[in-house]
Amino acid sequence: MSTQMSVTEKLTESLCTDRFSAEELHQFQQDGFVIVRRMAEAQLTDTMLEVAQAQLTAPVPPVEYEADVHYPGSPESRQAAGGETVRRLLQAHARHPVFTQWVCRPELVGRLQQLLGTPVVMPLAHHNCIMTKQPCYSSQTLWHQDIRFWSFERPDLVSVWLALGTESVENGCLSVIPGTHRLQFAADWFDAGTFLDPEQPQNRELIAKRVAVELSPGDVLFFHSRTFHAAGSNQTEGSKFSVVFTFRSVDNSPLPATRSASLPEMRLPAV
Ligand SMILES: O=C(O)CCC(=O)C(=O)O
Repeated sequence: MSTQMSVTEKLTESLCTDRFSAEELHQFQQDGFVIVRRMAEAQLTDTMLEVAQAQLTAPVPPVEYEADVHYPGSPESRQAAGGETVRRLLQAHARHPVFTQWVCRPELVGRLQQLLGTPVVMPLAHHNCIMTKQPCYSSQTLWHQDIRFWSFERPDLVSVWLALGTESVENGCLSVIPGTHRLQFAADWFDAGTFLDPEQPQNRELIAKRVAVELSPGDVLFFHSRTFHAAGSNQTEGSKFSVVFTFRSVDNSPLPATRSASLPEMRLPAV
């Protein structure tokens, strides 16, 4: 009896580490984000880093260059100095089996099922990239909600940001504004590029509540597609790499004939 109980206890403990705790779930609901530290081991992040570095050097298409994003600090054009600095290695999922292994991990799928229900679906049209920030040329990303250019039945998707190296304020880590996934915003709070206009007093108040998401290799940020986030440029001498995928509930389909419906999706095996 006592041996059986200890086996059950061990099983329960291991299942719990594969799932969000009640506190973490509450934090996600309240704040629109939650961080799980050391969720991916070095072997996985190192393999991803090797793939990223090799494909960045080539570079292996499809890629997005700094000049393409037109953010503050971006080179004017691809022909300008630094214009062909890669910002995103797109379609990460198709680049190496390690990315499929990552998104099928029980500890990732289990947590997504807690947030989105079962089964979880991964649209390939959004994020699905290796984000890089290079030391010489990198731009800032202003305050935005990812959902602004996405088209689904409901604006409730979850993105998963895996740090492959250290992410700090100095090398341009993300910052988030807690609770913004629950707020409604008037159209005139935004600039023409649908970023929050930082000059407006109510936006200044919101932005003052920002939290920097500093990460170590293997740490994972889960964030809601309505959570406002921004990021600085890379002020260090090293490159920054992160892997980002987005997930939806099976009953939250992309709207027909939109960019969100333009690529196939992957249904994650349930755990
Ligand atoms: O690392 C960054 O600059 C942030 C990127 C971002 O916020 C996004 O792609 O939605």
